Amino acid sequence: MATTIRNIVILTGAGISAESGIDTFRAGANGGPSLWEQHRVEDVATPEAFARDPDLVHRFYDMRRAAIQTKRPNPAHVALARLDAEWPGSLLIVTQNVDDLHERAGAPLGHNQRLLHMHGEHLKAWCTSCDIRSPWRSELSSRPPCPVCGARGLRPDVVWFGEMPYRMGDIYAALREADLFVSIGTSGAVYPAAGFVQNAVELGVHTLELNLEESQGSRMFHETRLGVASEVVPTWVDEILGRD
Ligand code: BJW
Repeated sequence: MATTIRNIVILTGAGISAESGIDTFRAGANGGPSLWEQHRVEDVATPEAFARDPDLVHRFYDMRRAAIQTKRPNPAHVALARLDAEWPGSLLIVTQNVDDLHERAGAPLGHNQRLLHMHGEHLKAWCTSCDIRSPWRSELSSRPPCPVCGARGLRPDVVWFGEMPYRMGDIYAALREADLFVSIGTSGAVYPAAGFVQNAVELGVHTLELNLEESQGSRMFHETRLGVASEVVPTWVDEILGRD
């Protein structure tokens, strides 16, 4: 890499949480577990599916909301939290994940994280009546009232297919300023996140992929390092912080 790195954008996907025991969405080439083996994506992750069968969709998200609260961050989340605490330049961690493992890895360091959830968060509920998002840890299947307006219009605060991901303007602004784009544990199957590498390349940003296996976008990256996130991410963080 020829240029000095100051501004970094990191995209994380389900692969970074796999070793914490959270299933990824798509079975990989090695035939690993996939969250949607039990549920067809179109049955649970579209607004149409929610309108058609809200009970099924609520049960699916209730189960996952409960499960993530039993999981712990792994060394990859911890390494990124350390990078966030120590990196002197600008940094934005864009996660597609709806779990809170990045936050929990950073909590002991006690700083404001430079983190953005582009596909929403399991631990928030969005009221379709008053449009307010509230912290949420329990179930939604029984249609509890919105804590703000009392309406029974709560839905999971996640981004389904056909909906606009969150904070796209902030993400593209950070990409425009970036010197380095790093993609960690994502299959490159879902847009617009899958297109960030192309956006970065076109902007002249150096691109690095850290993943278990080659992804759909691998050929776009300047560099790809294969391995489990709990190993390749801490190694890369040590390297960029000058500790290798
Ligand atoms: C490891 C590992 C280990 C395993 N260590 N690595 C046709 C063409 C192009 C686009 C479209 C199209 N038709 C429709 C679209 C758009 C659509 C889309 O992309 N569809 C595709 C199916 C083609 N996208 C949308 O609708 C999005 N909205 C949109 O486009 O709005 C318009 C717009 C236009 C322009 C600008 C902006 C917006 C919305 C997408 C919403 C995605 N939502 C979900 C569900 C969230 C809620 C929930 O959790 O239930 O988000 S889908 C699901 O996929 C989830 C994930 O965030 C997302 C990505 O998955 P991810 O993270 O990559 O996981 P996997 O499982 O796919 O991959 C895991 C990877 O980890 C693998 O590579 C493994 O090898 C690796 N791994 N173990 C390291 N230990």
